[in-house]
Amino acid sequence: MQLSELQAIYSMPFFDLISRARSVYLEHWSGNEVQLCTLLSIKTGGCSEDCGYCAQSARYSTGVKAEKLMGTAEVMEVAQRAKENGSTRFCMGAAWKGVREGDARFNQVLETIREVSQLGMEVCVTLGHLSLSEAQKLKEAGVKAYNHNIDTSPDHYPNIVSTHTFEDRLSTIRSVQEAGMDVCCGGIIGMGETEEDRLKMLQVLTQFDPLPESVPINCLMPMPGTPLSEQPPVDIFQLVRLIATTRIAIPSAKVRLSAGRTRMSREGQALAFFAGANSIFYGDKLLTAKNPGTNSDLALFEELDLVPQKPNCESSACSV
Ligand code: SAM
Ligand code: DTB
Ligand code: SF4
Repeated sequence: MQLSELQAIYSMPFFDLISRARSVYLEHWSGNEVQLCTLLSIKTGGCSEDCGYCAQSARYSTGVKAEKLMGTAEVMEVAQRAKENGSTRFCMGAAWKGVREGDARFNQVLETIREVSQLGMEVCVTLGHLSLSEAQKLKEAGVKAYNHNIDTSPDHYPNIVSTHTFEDRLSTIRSVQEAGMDVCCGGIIGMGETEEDRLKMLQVLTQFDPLPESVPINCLMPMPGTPLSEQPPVDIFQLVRLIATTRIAIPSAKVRLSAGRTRMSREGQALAFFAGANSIFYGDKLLTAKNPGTNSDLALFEELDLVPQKPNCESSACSV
């Protein structure tokens, strides 16, 4: 889509915008289902990259300790619990620049994926940079979706990260697409960018072929010790406008109301769901940061008459 088209949608009168987003949502999705996705950091901290928002970068004193890669059995316990709690997607994240074929740790991750995919949840991983051969190995092991965010506009990206480029992110996304995995790609708002930068980020997503299967929209969680620790919170109406514009621009995507819900009111989240958000991270922890607990999310769902989305997987183990 053209930037001018996205700008025209984004700047519609607020109620017209969210009403239109709601109609688009109802044309493509059934009822009031919201997908529950559980996150697990399988390799925390000590990352070589300098992403200015991230508590896991080794370059900043954030208090996050570098840990070893979790073993398969340990991951399986968490995955089993996530399934019991009603999650239909399980996303494993690693604080790495990327993975290399043949590396013992990559082989261990493949083994973990093979086990977790037996549980019947959609398996997602976010492991940093990939080339085609690694992407193919992940797909073979059972990965449905690969999360790799472009995070912000191409113009603003160099203000946030210097150890890799926006083009590097796109190259990984191309490998994921070629290997036949779904692309989960979105970004973070609240990193000092303009509203136009946010739309430029969305414009890049609308040009993906195939389109992203899900679009996580994170609000920056300012991490002590990082260069972005003092950023002010995102305005809720700007967030809702961006969610609505994303829903209209990419109707087929799951739009995930991602990091930052701990600072959002119930009313703010309700507006975000009305505007087309239909997925959340579920469970009291994201990767290193806090997330609302399952009890408060279940209460919110009850009050808003939302229900967890049914799983969408081909596996015969898919029983949720
Ligand atoms: N290392 C891999 C990578 O960079 O793609 C995977 C893990 S990385 C932590 C995954 C995503 O989490 C980032 O791209 C970013 O969008 C999001 N994220 C990280 N820290 C965040 C923060 N403090 N606030 C909001 N989102 C954050
Ligand atoms: C995404 O877009 N958001 C998630 C997931 N993909 C991997 C991560 C949010 C991380 C929030 C900060 C933290 O927990 O350290
Ligand atoms: Fe490393 Fe990913 Fe954090 Fe960047 S976002 S520092 S690549 S873990």
